[in-house]
Amino acid sequence: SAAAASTPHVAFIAFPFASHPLTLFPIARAVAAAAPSAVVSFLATQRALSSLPSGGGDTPNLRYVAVADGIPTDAASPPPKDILHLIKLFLSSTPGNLKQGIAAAAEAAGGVPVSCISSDAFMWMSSDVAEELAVPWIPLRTGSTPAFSAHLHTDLLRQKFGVEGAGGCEEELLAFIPGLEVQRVRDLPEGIVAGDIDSPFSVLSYRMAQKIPEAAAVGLNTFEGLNPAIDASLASTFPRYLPIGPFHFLFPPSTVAADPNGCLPWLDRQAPASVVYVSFGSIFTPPPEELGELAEGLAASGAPFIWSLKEAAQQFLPAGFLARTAGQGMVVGWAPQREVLSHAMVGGFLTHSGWNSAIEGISAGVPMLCRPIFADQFMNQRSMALEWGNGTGFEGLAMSKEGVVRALDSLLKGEEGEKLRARAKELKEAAIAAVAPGGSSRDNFDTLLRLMLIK
Ligand code: U2F
Repeated sequence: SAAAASTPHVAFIAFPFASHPLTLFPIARAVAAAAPSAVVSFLATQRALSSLPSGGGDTPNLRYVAVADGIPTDAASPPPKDILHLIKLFLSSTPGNLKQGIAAAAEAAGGVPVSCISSDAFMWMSSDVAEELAVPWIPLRTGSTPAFSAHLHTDLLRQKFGVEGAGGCEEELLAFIPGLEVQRVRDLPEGIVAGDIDSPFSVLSYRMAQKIPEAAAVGLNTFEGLNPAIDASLASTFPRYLPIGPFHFLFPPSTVAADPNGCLPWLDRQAPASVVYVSFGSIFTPPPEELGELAEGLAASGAPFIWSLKEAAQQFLPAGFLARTAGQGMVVGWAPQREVLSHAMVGGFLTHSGWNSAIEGISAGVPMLCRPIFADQFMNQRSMALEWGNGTGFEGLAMSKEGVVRALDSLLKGEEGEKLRARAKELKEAAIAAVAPGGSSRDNFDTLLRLMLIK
């Protein structure tokens, strides 16, 4: 019908693992809310969809569409639990499952054809699907901006340093890439010049970098001013380089976050800026010995703490730790992280420095103590320590009992902590200003929205 033909239909395609769908989701909601007469579909595996908030009444034009996860259904053995295995199965069923999903989205919308595909930038093959339909592809970068720039310069980096580990050059600064002046070769995500360059993440990132120039626009979970040199350089390469973050500020949830472990009422009973919140993200956990050191360090520091630690990893805590520290802090399988970080009693964030955590720490104005583990996390820590001034790390990277005590003392009670906290507060103000009316992220979002709704 004429109505169906003229109605914009934006299909979001998530990378359906770890924190990625949850990072992308606020953008889909913000688009649906800003364009109530448009159709918005959110494509992910059933498993990923079930981890998202159930359909809110505030965006009735937003619909979930399940895509196949590639797990064989006829196999006698149970589905794999290992995330890398699941990622490989999923990727091997693209782009067919995505094309089916796009068709299903149109059908579910009463025949309104998809007119724009916006995907997690990792999902580079979405560009082929978009090309086949002759609709624009608008990737959204959910991970770190410095690492994004590094991925875009992969060929240059490999020319200079090879792919065998850059032996002898690990300390060299990446000063030849605008905005990466503080980064060393050794801080690069694995799979660029070192590590397995055939791993799924390395290949995804490489293909992403090759496809990005074909995009109608690129949206990023950052805000102008955080990495000015990267912004300037990428904006001159890509005419539609649009920092629109913090993503979660663009569409704040209308419901109160679930707090099954009672973190927020517990925080209410603490002293201002006295608590350290500890989390290493949704994928990896530090090795058991190091968890033991951290636990002993937390106990010895006396600092009140909330430690989000996956239930499966809690068995590695030292014997008696939970009983010994029951009056001091809490270990929980999950915490409402954003709300915890924004709570006035939280004075520091011990983090793996995943990008979402980094952005959430910035948004909450909390100084960070970093224990990077893999991927973009080393670069994120370098940015905090040497560029933004809102974070620091451990000497020698890994956590020891004494290292934890020293670092927490300095973060929560020392002069260094005060300096970091002052910078963290400035960054928070900048993040809030960016998404406020007239702010750069809000303006960039409006541009992105216009591009998405063109029919
Ligand atoms: C990968 O990061 P992760 O998913 O491991 O970590 P984050 O990017 O920091 O995202 C974790 C999210 O989970 C939330 C938290 C973040 O939004 O608020 N969360 C929570 O709400 N409650 C909890 O108890 C624990 C976590 C990768 F490892 C990183 O290197 C990348 O930067 C990142 C983005 O691509 O993906």
